[in-house]
Amino acid sequence: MKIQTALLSVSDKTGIVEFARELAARGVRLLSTGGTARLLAQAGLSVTEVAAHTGSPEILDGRVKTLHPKIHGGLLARRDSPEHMATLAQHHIDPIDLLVVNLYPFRETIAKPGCSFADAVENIDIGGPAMLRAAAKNHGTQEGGVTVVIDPGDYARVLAEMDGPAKQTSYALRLELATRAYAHTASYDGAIADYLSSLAEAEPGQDQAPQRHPWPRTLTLQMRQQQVLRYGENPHQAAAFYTDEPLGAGLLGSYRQLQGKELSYNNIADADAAWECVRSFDTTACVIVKHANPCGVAIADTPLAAYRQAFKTDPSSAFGGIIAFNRPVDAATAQAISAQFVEVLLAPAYDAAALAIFAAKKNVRVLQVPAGSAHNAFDVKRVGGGWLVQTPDNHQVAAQDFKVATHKAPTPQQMRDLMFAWKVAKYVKSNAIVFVADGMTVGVGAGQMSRVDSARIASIKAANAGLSLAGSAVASDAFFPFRDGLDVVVDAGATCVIQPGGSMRDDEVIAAANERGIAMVLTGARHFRH
Ligand code: 93A
Repeated sequence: MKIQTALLSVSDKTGIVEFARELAARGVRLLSTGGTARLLAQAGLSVTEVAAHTGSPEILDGRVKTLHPKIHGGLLARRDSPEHMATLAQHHIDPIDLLVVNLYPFRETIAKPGCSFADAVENIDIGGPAMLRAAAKNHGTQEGGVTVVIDPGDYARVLAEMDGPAKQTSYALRLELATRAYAHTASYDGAIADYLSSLAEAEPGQDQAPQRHPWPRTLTLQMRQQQVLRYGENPHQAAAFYTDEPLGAGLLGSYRQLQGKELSYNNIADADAAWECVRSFDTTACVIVKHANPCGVAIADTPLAAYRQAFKTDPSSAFGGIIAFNRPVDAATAQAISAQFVEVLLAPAYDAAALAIFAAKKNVRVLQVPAGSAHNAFDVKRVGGGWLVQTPDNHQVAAQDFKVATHKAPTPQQMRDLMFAWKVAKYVKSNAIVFVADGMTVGVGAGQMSRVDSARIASIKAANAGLSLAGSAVASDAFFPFRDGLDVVVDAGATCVIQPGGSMRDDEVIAAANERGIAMVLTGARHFRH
């Protein structure tokens, strides 16, 4: 069944004139609504306005344009049902074979600061979703059915199939597009429900921007499958990776895999931990992660130097690690990395020579993640029967916000190391203790139930790696509840400490720092990570 009649009604008019011209060139009759029809006519195309086609004018300021049996009958009649087709003929209804619709921009409208209630409501599309759902329902059979397009990115595919040997769209494409149409209308209605449920109890004034609660009573997540994974955290668990849209640059979900084995569930989780940490640095940095914790982080003049320093922190943990850079990886760095067993590599770019070196190591998963500053709107954590939702931990403290709590103030070099240690500690699971010297981690204690144990582990690990902690800087992701943790890090060689403060025993801890003759700064904010 060739496409004979198309209905075009779009808010996002990207590419619509070109698409309509191609359709017209293939003998397709064009029906269209007000604004879209005007645009097509201006481009010299012959187009029939829906109002003329139905004999019913657009009414109620456009609220009713396409809600008419001539439209919905044309979209919904089963092409393989003689009764349906006879009914169309009886009522002088033409079948509509192709529907091109995208909806009033509801999300974009409510995202505008000061958007009034009236504006939001007027941007709830009714006729568009009705047509999309009708056309998608009638995507038909192998013999034929209605093709529904919501995304200008699909115009070329439809034309390509119309030009194929069958001269019509395939069932596979119609089914795929129908599925997408339903996902789209579901998420569209979800956004409306989320918006309405975020409004304060008081009846909103039509022309005012209503009070909106930051957490709506319903929260609709639209997740798109990026990939089915071989298994989950363990081989007896099934798993898949979903992304949500829009996927901003800088987020792991926008990765491109350049080579290597398929990513596993744990690879993705660890890659995210490494990537989030490395992209938090403005200067050239390298982060090595094992089991979601950084086991080596360094900043340096070149990626190679940063890698070498990061690796030194804990060479045994770095074995089979995930390595991330915030700068393009060059051949020298690639050569150095090749000497170790690495699971996943991440960087915003790779030199051709670097890629050639990795090509010899077929299993290494090389990911390119576009640099960018996008962040997730919120974090979620699954608990039995529910979800915990929070804004991401984007808190940044500037050096001028730090409060020196001790008699001794850190030197500029100590301050630089404290800032670096504080940044790293945010990405280490709690309780986190991070020793730093000259822009590299020299001991990381992670994920312990007691802070003093984290401190001990960090110093043991430094000793194992043959690193000296004398004169080091230390970050603690949350306050020291007692002086014991502080004593452990000073015993190990630390001469300055950064921590949030805020403990009941801050006085005791500050007195201990003075007694031990070290400098201590308080950030006033903590970075628990569980
Ligand atoms: O106001 S509506 O909910 N009522 C309708 O009957 C209707 N039909 C199409 N909105 C309706 N549309 C929408 O108009 C489409 O979904 C599309 O977003 C928009 C295109 O309008 P125009 O062609 O006038 O720019």
